[in-house]
Amino acid sequence: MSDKINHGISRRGLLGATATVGGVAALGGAGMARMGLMGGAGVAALATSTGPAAAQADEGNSWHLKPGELDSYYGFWSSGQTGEVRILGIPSMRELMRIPVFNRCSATGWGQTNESLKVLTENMTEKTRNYLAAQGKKIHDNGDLHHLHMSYTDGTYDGRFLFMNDKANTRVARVRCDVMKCDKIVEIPNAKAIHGLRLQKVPRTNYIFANGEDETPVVNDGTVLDDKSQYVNFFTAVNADEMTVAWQVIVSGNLDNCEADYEGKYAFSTSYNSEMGVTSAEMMEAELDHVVVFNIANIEAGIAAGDFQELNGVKVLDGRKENAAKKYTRYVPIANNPHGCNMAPDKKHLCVAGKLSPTVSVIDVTRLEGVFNDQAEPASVIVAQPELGLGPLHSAFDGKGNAFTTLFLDSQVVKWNIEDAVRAHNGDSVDPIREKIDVHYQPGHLKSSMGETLEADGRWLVCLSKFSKDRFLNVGPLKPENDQLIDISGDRMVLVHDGPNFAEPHDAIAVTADKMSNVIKSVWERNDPFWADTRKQAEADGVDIDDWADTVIRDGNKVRVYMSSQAPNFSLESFTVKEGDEVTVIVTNLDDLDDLTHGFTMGNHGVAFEISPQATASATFTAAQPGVYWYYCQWFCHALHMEMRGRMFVEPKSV
Ligand code: CUK
Ligand code: CUA
Ligand code: CA
Repeated sequence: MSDKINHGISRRGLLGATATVGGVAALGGAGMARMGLMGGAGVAALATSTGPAAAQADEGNSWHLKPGELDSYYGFWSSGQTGEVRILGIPSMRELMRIPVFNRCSATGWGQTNESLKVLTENMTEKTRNYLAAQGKKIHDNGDLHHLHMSYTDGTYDGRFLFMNDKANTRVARVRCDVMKCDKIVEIPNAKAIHGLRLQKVPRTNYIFANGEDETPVVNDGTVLDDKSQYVNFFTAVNADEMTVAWQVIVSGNLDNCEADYEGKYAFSTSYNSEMGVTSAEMMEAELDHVVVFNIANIEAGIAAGDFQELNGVKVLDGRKENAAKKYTRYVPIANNPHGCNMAPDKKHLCVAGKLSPTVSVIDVTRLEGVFNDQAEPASVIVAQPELGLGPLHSAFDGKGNAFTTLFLDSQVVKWNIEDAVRAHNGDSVDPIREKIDVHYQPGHLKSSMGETLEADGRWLVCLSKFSKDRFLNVGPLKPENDQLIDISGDRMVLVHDGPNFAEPHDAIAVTADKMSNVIKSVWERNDPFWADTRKQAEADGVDIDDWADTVIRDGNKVRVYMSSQAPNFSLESFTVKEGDEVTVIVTNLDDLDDLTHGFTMGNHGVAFEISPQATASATFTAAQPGVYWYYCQWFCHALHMEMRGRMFVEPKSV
């Protein structure tokens, strides 16, 4: 099918070397580079599929929705370096909405409205604020959003919030599920590159657990570069209600992905750089890395007892290996360079993917108590280590005792049985592997419906394939990814849908639609806190923004323009300012019908934002050179939408 892509090496041939080594942990850095482990050569050969043929579904199966039919699950997707959250329907895989978070958005004005700027700037560190100001900027323009999760109560989704990380600029954000807007962003001090992010599941999400992936000198002020003994890494717990940093723990090694248990006792993080190396060869030197286990109660007791140092305003405990007596952490040895860690809904088994090792290490979390009490060795908590294939990255669960693991190098998903893996580990001659199917290509995360909750239902599996190659029409050198839908409801996995997606979803969750039906609003409440500051200013200006407003307030060279929108009109058909004035336009959408969003675009000023039903939004800009400038509504709202416009008259300064 794709001669140009298949360079004549079969995938198995290329990677065969690994199998003969017996365990990838035995391979040094040079070996990995030869295999082209993380890119280039390994990827190029993948077009040849040699695995068992995936069953193909017919049109008309339950995944195929007719026009007007609704999906049964909300899929919430991350978008990596795009920096936003996306909502997709499952099983149709239709994109339903985008929620800007760490990015800028031309359509909605995210990153430009005063309301969004408040969210983006209010919990920024002074250091970042000053750095940006020196460049005449207020906010970062990018983000790298890998992981998002919904708040939990009693081990299942409660429909309140989504939480997500920004690896690029070390931030954690929250999205309100009632209006699907980001309402809080906090920059995490001390840590660098927040990567793994998970939530406390039981009794509810009080903490967001966030991993710092990159190591830096503990005092990072330009005096230390090469002294490894000064390098540390931080595990952060964010208070999910307040969106403030609750505490941090200094760890040995770095932190990659994380997870929490179903008892509310522990958090877990994989570390691929226990070596604390600074080159990729150094990061693969050791035979074993580790999983850090955080004991939440012991950490909280340590804070209460004052056993912390304050670092940039954060209470920081020392959870490094040498401080084991404090019982804040334990380090479970895991084959070199592990990646994903996923807690099974059986409440017992944590599955740690090997990445460089062809195995998943299964940790029995009920044994951790003995490890914290020094009655058992950390390694004794590993109760299975099935060899599944090459490049295991992440696992998902069906709630029926099976796990599904992505094999990045094999471009496959493997279904395996956890109890059988434990039995095999104990010497029984049972093969835990149920089935492997090909996916296209190089999968990262995979997510089962409700699979990260106690209500895992084993219906659908979404596989986020990092490469699409030949699966879609060619769109140039930059290709979409391929989010594939797999029906896991029967004995066999059935690949039913390819879904192209723009850069670069790492993660997704699938939430039953009925959980959200009483949560999501179609019309804002007029007293929403999202524009509380704007309301306060209006009150000071004597303007009632809940009523038809058409007031222009001059305050030195600041001008505040209050207007309302009601299809197909703005309350102000024109207003006058002076060149160089700082103009704030405040628009309230008085329409209260479903789906009647208006917009405000100021021509040739780079200003645009949306105002959904009953919302207030505002933006501040400098009036340009004298002349007439038209503003208009950019969200199609009415037969007379084109006519929904008005003029800003900019007078010369001297007038
Ligand atoms: S990491 Cu992306 S494939 Cu950032 Cu969740 Cu594993
Ligand atoms: Cu209002 Cu278009
Ligand atoms: Ca390592």
